[in-house]
Amino acid sequence: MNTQDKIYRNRIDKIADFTFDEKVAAVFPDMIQRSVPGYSTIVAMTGVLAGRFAKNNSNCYDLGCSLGASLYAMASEIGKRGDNINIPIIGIDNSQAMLDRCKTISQSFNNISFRCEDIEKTKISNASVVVMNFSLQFIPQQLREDILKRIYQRMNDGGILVLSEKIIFEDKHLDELNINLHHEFKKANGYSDLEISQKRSALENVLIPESLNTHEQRLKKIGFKHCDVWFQCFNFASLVAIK
Ligand code: GEK
Repeated sequence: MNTQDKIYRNRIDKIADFTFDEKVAAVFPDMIQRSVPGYSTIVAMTGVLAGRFAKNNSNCYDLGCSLGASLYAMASEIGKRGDNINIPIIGIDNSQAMLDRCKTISQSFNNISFRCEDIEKTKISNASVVVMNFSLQFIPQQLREDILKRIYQRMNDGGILVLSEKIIFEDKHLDELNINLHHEFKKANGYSDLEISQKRSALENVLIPESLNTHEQRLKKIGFKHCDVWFQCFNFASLVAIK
């Protein structure tokens, strides 16, 4: 059973920047499910996309894998294919607290492995599928283009990048509307106004969202041949970019 996220339930005098520590890892499935509209769909469809794009004798990566939800979705969809040969699925995260909780779950899939590394420094190779579900937004903006460039260079032709992010809208009216709708979504999932506002403060300097236009322009500039949004709910979206 998922432990309920109560991290911001009581008033906190001085709110520290959000980190992916043991406290967060312990409640993460509940936290992300109640905070990110469409999370289950994005995870499930990441599996479906991997099932289609993962090539035999190539690697699949999930950069910022947290507890490995997308890795398991990928492994099951690839496993259903029947013709799958030698497709290692590698989860990268720099939170040891998250990865410690992955170990027992991962034992049911022998092609899944984990590495505790920074996305900025991790080495990827021979990749047919790269997933970044809500992790690029935590990386300093000035590093994002170089990181995506490096990923692109290490992907095979025809490979896919799945990039899911919280987004901002260039139209100020729509931006405010979607921020409010996201807060309504969180309230509908049982978070109080205090929890929503304290979490927002904790994330303020840590999660820096960009517009869909910024993401799409950058992916095209790097060289991805095809790029589009395949999912959006309020200020959360997921793109596919194909090399
Ligand atoms: C899911 N994809 O369940 N290097 C490595 N990992 C990082 C870095 C970095 N520089 N920065 C952040 N992370 C997951 C959800 S959560 C999204 C991803 C969220 C890791 C961080 O430790 C955390 O586990 C993950 O990226 C972001 O589908 O909580 O909003």
